[in-house]
Amino acid sequence: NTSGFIFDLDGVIVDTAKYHYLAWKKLANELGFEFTHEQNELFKGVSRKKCLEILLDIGGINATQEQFDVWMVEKNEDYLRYIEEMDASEILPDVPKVLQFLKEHNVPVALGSASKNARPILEKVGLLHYFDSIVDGNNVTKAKPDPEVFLLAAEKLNVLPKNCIVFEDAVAGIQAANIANMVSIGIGDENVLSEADFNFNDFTEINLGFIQELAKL
Ligand code: B16
Ligand code: MG
Repeated sequence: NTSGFIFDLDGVIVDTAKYHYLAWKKLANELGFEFTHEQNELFKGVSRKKCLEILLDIGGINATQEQFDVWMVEKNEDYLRYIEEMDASEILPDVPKVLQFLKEHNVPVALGSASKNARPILEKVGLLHYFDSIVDGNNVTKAKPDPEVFLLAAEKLNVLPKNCIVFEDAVAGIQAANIANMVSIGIGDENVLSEADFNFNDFTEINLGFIQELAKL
């Protein structure tokens, strides 16, 4: 009856969305159009490929497969440059407090992210050692709201889906957790994440008593 905790990366553990935004904006500008913060909202939790499809749609650009692939690589190289200097100061408030508590109580913890850069980011900010398993854009083929990423994480943790708790900042991620029959916790605007089982603006609002209850400790 042990429980497992699954964390999304971007928007839950760190705010890498601002770096994704800079890289996409640079590409858009090179292609001759603007890319706004509001449009960037559509990119949260969405795979790199899907993001580029949306971006080209915004710019009204038709690309050959070859050009598409070049832009995918370019965006990622720019993104990697932006995150090069990331350190622990970029961890969102009180995230380590929760991870530390789970570690102390031997509760299995996994990452469930769409990013292919998840592992180096966790390494840079010094949180990698908290994770028993990393499931990310390199391991899955179906994007959220498909539950694949979270089901695979549960399997790797050897915990039943119904005993898993998922922290997510994207609507598609909350839907994926719900479809997987897991407890979904929305981090961010509760009006946006209204399908979540529980809502918090950030981890400063989550007390360890609540985590203890969820973990059935
Ligand atoms: P990459 P998450 C997602 O991370 C981001 O929210 C999304 O904006 C990004 O396009 C996606 O990762 C893929 O990232 O280009 O690094 O593979 O929220 O699922 O942790
Ligand atoms: Mg996210």
